Amino acid sequence: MREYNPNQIEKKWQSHWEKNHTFRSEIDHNKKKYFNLIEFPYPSGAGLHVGHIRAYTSLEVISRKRRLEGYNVLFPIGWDAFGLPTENYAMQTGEHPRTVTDRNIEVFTDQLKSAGYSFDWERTIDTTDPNYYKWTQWIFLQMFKHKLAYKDTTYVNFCNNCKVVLANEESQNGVCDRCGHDVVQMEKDVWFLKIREYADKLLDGLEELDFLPRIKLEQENWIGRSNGAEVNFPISGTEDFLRIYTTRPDTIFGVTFMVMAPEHPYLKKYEAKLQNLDEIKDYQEQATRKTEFERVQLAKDKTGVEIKGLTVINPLTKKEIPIWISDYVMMGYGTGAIMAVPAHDSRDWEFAKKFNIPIVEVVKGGDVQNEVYKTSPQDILVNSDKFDGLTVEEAIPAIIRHIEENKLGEAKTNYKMKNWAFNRQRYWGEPIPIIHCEHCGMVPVPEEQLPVTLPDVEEYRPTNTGESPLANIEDWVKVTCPVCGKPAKRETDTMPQWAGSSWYFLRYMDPHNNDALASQEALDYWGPVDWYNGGMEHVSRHLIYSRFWHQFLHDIDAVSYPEPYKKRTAQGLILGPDGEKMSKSRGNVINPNEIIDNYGADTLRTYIMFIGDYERPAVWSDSSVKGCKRFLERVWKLQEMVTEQNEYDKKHISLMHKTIKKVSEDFENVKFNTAIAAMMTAVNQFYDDEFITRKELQDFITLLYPIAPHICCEIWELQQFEKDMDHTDWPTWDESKTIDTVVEIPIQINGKIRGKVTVSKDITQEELLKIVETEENIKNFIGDKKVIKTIYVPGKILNMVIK
Ligand code: ANZ
Ligand code: ZN
Ligand code: ZN
Repeated sequence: MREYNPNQIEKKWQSHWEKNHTFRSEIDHNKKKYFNLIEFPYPSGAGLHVGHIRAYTSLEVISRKRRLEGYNVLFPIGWDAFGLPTENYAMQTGEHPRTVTDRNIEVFTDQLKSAGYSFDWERTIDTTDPNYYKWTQWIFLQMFKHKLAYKDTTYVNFCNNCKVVLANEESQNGVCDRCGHDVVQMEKDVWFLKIREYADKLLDGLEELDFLPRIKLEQENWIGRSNGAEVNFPISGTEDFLRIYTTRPDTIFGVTFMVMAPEHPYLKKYEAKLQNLDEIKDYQEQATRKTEFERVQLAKDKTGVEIKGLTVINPLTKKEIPIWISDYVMMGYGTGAIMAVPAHDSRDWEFAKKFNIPIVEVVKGGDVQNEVYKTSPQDILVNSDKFDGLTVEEAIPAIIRHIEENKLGEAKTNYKMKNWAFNRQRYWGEPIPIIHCEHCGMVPVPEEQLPVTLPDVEEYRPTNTGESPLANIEDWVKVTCPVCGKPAKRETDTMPQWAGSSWYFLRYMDPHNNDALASQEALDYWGPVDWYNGGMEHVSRHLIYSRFWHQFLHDIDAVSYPEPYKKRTAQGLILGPDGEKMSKSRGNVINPNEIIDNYGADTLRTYIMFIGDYERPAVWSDSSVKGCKRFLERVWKLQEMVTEQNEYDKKHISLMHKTIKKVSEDFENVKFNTAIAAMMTAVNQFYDDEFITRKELQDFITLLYPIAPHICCEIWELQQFEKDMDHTDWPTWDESKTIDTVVEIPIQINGKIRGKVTVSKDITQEELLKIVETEENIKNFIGDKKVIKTIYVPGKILNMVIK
């Protein structure tokens, strides 16, 4: 029997799969489909990471299992290839991003193929391919036509030294990533997508989806829906109101001050009335220097200024109330002003304590002069006039009704999620297909002219004015207006990196279609995605953005189902051998190709799936890699002990049924580690018994095949099992046979084990004794001595005392 030689076996099967198009997927209406989606990689210069291997092997296992279960499986791969690192590399080297991208894609392709993944390589997509981004642009145009895309002014990060607009990740802590200079905020007109209009749909749609609870929670928090009311507080001596947003209208009798954001427009509007204008301007100045994070999360020490000369009237109590400005109130949320209830809100409480503002209890339960009292729904209202005695839960709708009936305000729902700033001043992105005409305004590029392709440029750096480098390509920018035929200009902003990944799963269904993003037939057959796996770092933005695009496409009847993904799971990180996050600078990065070269892809895949609970972080261990290699060597050598029996041996019936059940169920529950442990246990048993039957070996390698396909295909071929490994059937189990029916009972005589008998699990003591009496060595041992006591612990041990 020859040695297990992974390098030789793996290359052979990889080219076998490629030549035979084993994993090509075609529409077949006689078969049930199953669409497994993994997050397509960004083909960076660093190559494949072991994290990718963990992320992809889970659904690789499910894909191979599903095929054997008779499904028509779609398991595609592609490249999310627009983006900063490539663009930065191009800027440094002058090499065209296209060339860089193509080279990186080639490396990734080789690496993924050498891991033996069963992707359908004929469906590969690339977001930077004009045939792909034609449809990204098409979707943008539909959004524009449905008034979901608009231009508005906002601030972008700008480095005055490098003269470039920086992405948020390039300007952390307010300094430029490249030169270390301070980043300034530059006002600019940019594109937005109205994702907020989809906030309710995105939240409500979550309900029926099979997403991990922690993933749903991330989505809910990102959307951040809250229910409350907007209330008008009349400004003393004017006809005007200060409008506030509160989630707690039930506490309105406890308001002792108001707070406006430092940017609130009323400070300008009522400037003439303000007696301490200098002090206020100073404070406004200070506030501009803090980030939102510093203001909201870090503001332990409250700061603020009372506005002298302006007060409001509480519309319910009619009392006069002072107004303060403080940076803990944000202009971008609600109305930019709040009613402060220090008794029951901790930020307001800290503020009131610091500035000696009265604290009035309106919900019973605590000692509010000493500590804020956070209420619960069943607590009772006090000091609240006719609402006294109601519970918080009852008071909220009652006071909202009162407010609405008296025209003091309205119920209001708010969202934390902002509209999606959909722009970049960059070269390496999808051009936004809009033309600016002096006479007609913003005009969409006619659909038949799509794609608007990227022209070649010499300089990839954004311009000094913060425009993208496309703005310098005059003959590209200058066009005639498609409506009036007069000279006009192209939009020079490009789309953000999130664009191409917002609909890629649809393109996989029909990747070469030139007439539509995918045919109706393909969309209806393959969609929606049955199972999507990816990283936790993408469950807020990417997952929300792509659900938004999909829901929009559903609303315009481009797809027939509202949600793109039925199920979403997430893998944990793989940490370096030192327990730290892998990074180049720490030098703890494991290169998957080194593992493949030294041990084989099957060992890498087995190890990655064995490393620990799939959903939790796991620390890399070289010695466990070796352990997995040894396991596969032991599997290989099972061939030396295989018997001709083409059924399960009596001794292995429950072992086989138990193992099939365990592996089948654990794979579905992403418990790959315990599935592999069960297979290791089975192998140990075969070794202990020094045999495995033909049928047992065949079914055993079928279970192992999704994890380690190369070695299993090779064994299958060597053993000349029927059909072939890639097209066999997934083994089934019989529940009743998973229970052990025979047990081995040790016989203990006067405290020492003297023998063992194999008997039926539910044998009685009497029957057992009859068998024991016939056992040669026990008979000899007892001889003519007298048995004075026997105790049988059922299924465990037989104790005898002799004299
Ligand atoms: C009175 C009150 C009493 C409040 C109480 C809370 C507790 P969500 O929507 O859940 O985040 N608020 C409103 N607008 C704000 C802004 N622009 N910046 C900072 N804080 C703001 O919370 C809404 C609550 O946060 C509102 O309800 C308001 O304070 C505050 F016992 O009003 B509340
Ligand atoms: Zn700079
Ligand atoms: Zn025009």
